[in-house]
Amino acid sequence: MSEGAGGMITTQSRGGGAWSSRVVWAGATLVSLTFLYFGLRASIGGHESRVASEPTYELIIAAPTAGEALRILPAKQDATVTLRIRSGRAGEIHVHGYDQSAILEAGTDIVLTFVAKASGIFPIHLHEHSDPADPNSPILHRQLAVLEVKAE
Ligand SMILES: [Cu+2]
Repeated sequence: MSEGAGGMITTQSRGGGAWSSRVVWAGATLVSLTFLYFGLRASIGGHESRVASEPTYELIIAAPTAGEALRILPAKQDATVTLRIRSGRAGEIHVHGYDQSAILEAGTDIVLTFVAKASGIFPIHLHEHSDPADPNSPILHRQLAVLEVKAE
């Protein structure tokens, strides 16, 4: 047993790096994930390995949960998708690409149902003011989950 056995010490330099516009979106997503001081939790009802023909998913906007992975909600094209949203926060839920949205009031449950006509990957966001007390504050897009619609 000796100190420094192996001699495999490497030095990694992380000097800022070049931020191109290509990574801005990824960066913004990371920032919004990092800002999960409030926590977002999406739980999936049923089995993830099999996609129900008419899937229903439950999204819970809940207490802080650090480092939780983004959920992918699978669906088959032309299926009727139901999202049951339980929110402790006010805002608007928005399924981008499908332009499905609903106003959320704190402490209420809502159900959003739509036909997944287009295939692709669609972000599901909570839109809320950066300062809930200031209606003129910027609207933030908090990533809740991703709807993945596949053609059969
Ligand atoms: Cu959004």
